Amino acid sequence: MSSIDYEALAAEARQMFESAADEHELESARVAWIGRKGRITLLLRQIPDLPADERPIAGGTLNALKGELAACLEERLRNLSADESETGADFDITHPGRTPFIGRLHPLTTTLNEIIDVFREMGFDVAEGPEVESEYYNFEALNIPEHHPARGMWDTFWTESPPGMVLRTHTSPVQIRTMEHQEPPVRIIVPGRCYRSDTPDSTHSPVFHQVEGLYVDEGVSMAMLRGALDTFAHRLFGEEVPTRFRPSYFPFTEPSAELDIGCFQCSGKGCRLCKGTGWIEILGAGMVNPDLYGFVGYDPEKVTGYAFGMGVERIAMLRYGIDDIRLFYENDLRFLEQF
Ligand code: 2NM
Repeated sequence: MSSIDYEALAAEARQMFESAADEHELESARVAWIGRKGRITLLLRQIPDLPADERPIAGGTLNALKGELAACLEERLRNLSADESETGADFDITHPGRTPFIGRLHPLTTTLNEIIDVFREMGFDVAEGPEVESEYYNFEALNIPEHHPARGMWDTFWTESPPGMVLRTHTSPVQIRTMEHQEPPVRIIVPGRCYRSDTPDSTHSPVFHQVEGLYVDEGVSMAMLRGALDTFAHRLFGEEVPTRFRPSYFPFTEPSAELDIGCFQCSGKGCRLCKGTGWIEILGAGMVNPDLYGFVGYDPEKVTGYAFGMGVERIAMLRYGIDDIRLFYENDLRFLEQF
């Protein structure tokens, strides 16, 4: 027993663990060396038969070797399974993939796109402009001077620094800016975010979206306005829906009107949605007040124009039967996933 060459024994054992080509060979090495009847195990069991002075050396050496071989086994096992995933041996190409989460367009975006599509087909270009505006573009150039009672039509957010700017209450400033640098014919629609200092409720939001339109050229008439808006209403709410023009007031148009569609819920009989009138207001419009042409250098003797404006939220609510404007901004997937 004392003639055992521990170095040779260790080398032979290591060799067998390290060269194991797969998990089966590794398991055979484990059984052969450190299993219940393995060579190391048997040698350990014979230690009591050794002379007393040899026992500690034999025990220490054999136990150390056993520990080393166990660690060697673990490492080789890790290497073998890493090799396996590199070669794709554990990758099942027939396994169905995970369905990725795919988003969708917000109902306001869809509605806005549809509105823009209709007017683009009628020859309108899309124009955009700043959301923080001067008082001049938001009010004065639109024939709404300071102290004019019409200022009260918009609850306005004012800036503190620099003072005296406004968050635009409508997209009309963009129409003024466009006319300033472009001669007639001008035929644009202006989509964008607007701001009014309203307390939120089911029909009001301090941030909302508008689409306004402007067509200025020689010979543009109210009949052309009526026709364009009729086409729009039929495209969004169906070819069969009745429409009507009802007189109204805006400082920037004269005459002014509002466009109603027949109530699609009660077919005109009168219900809660149409407040018993049988009609639902969808937008405001009119012939551009000739006073505006003085601000942009157009000759009011030569050109006429029409303009209109609508709330995107209002159109979307009517199209989809949404009864609370706040749903658009809450990012609740239970709402958004319905569109
Ligand atoms: C509306 C109703 C009526 C309008 C007027 C103009 C401009 F700048 F050309 F004068 N832009 N939009 C207008 C006219 C807007 O919204 C209810």
